[in-house]
Amino acid sequence: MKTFVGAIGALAMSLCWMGCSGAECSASTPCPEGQQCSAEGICVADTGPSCDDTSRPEAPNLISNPGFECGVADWQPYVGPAVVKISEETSNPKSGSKAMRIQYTETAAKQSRVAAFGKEIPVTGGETICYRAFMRGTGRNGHIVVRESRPGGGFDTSYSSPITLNDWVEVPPSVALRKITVGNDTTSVHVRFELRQPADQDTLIVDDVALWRSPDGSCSER
Ligand SMILES: [Ca+2]
Repeated sequence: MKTFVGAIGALAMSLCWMGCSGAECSASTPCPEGQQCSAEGICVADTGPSCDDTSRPEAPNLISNPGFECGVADWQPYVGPAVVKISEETSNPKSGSKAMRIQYTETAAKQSRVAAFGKEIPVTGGETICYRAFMRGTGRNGHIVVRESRPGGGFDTSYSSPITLNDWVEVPPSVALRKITVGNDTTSVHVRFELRQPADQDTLIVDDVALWRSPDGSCSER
């Protein structure tokens, strides 16, 4: 019997050596490949960089995958993928290791605008929200748009800025311009990034998107 228990123990140890999560770890005792050492000193699954922006817990960012560290998950092209392609951009991100690239390919039917948009975010009618992002790219201007969904249709608040390919520009450029008080009948919003009257292969690159509720109404948290 004693031999049998010993064999079970040895088997469990060898399995954990191969990668049981929950094992204790430290700087000198790292976790197996595919796991990372948690703040509590326990091996947990390594899920890669966080998709979420947790930098301001007092004013949580409501955008999913706001820094594109999970590629373009939760973002969609506006107009078909043959015309506008969205993809992850790994060259010169604003932060982390990735940004989002929106690229227009001109077809026989020239488009007056192409865009990418994020997930729908529920809001309360009449509330004030804040928004901000960084853009670079080609073409005349990049546009950030907050689209309100209302029973009678949509309502856009837009801010545009000249862009260049290599330098990030913050939009809107000041705290005072980040505020939107949504309509009394607005039920949700989403954020959209847009090129208007694009030329073939014009590109808009976006990173660090934020939309949040300001605890003191100032929109100065981010
Ligand atoms: Ca990023």
